[in-house]
Amino acid sequence: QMISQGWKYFKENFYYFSRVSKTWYSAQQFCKSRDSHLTSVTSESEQEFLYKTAGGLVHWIGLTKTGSEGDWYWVDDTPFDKVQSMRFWIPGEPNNAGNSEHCANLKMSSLQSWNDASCDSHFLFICKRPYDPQEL
Ligand code: 2F8
Ligand code: CA
Repeated sequence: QMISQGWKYFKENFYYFSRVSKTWYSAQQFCKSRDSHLTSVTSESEQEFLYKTAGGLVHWIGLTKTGSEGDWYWVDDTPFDKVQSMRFWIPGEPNNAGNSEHCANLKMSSLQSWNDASCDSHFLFICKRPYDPQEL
């Protein structure tokens, strides 16, 4: 049962807030081993749930860049809406500091909370798994 294993339910999805830090890729591998992905964020209410539950600690989310264009995409295959997502970046982000920041984390306890950072950095992370009516 998901809840007893530490997953939190919010609006048709379960979320897992890790207590260990990993690189972005290793975190995504962990989520996949639990039938989930690093979390997407597609609404203000979801963003609010995530930053409040994160408790002020930086957590990887499932946002990274692809190809030579460097467009952002959600690793769970949710379409990335650039216009709707602008409000969730920290002002001044993403800044691709050192030309080496290709993964995003939830850094601030605020609706404007995302920062791009080096994918090789170690942070806590959040997995997201669709709700299955058989498990709640
Ligand atoms: O000031 C924002 C800036 O802060 C740090 O760089 C000094 C972050 N670096 C890391 O998290 C490694 C930048 O990503 C961030 O833009
Ligand atoms: Ca940055």
